[in-house]
Amino acid sequence: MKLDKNTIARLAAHLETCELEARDTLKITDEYPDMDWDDAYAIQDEIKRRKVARGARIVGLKAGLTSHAKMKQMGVETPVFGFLADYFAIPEGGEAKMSELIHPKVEPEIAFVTKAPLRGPGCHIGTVLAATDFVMPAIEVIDSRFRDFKFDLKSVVADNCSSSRFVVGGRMAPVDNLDLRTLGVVMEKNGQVVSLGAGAAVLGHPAAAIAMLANLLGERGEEIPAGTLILSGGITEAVAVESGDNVTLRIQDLGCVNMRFS
Ligand code: 0L1
Ligand code: MG
Repeated sequence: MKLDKNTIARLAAHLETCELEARDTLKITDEYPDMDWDDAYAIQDEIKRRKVARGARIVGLKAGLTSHAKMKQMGVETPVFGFLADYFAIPEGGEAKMSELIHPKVEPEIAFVTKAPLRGPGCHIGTVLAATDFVMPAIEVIDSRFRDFKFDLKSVVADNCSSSRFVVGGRMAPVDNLDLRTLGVVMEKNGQVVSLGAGAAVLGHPAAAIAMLANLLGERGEEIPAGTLILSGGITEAVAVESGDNVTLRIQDLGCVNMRFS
């Protein structure tokens, strides 16, 4: 690691304050160009610790930058992971308050809920499917704390991978009779189709994103516990939203989920 404990605590406090006060900042690698991956995840962990210390619950995990469309949009090559806090959850059909957000974008995702622990190394699509209780549609709202979404990957990881809000709903489907690669995905904003895709856009198979996450956590001596909600990553590029927008995601065989922005 290149950063000391005090610097990690200061950067975590700064990024979390930007999140809570809905204001942007410059990417942190401008000030600390030598920070490494361990520093980045240590800052993310410190943000999680701060939230838990204030009484928030961690309700899930997310994989990010898992599709070629997202990697291309962001000019990066490696997937990343973050956590979901309880207050990120918007009820199905509910409203995200624009006043609490900086410059939100929405992503169509497939959410997994596990029924058995997943421990890397060595997790693969088969292990993940065997440990999956059900999948369902999810809209992830990302809201990078970095000005104009201008960042590099380490800054993104420190910023909890732009995590902000999410909604899950539709149909809870067991995976036995589903081919997650070929599930068609349609996202609409105000009744207009804005994104089209299929599950395979996420690393060839959305379960591969969950396996990758289990393997990355395994390197840190951690696992994905049974009963964990995991967002497997945007299937298409993220779409910017504004006040008054209404977003609906339809996934073949999984139904639809909807949310709006006040
Ligand atoms: O969920 C995601 O794929 C977001 C990863 C972070 C990069 C971004 O803000 O787009
Ligand atoms: Mg996402």
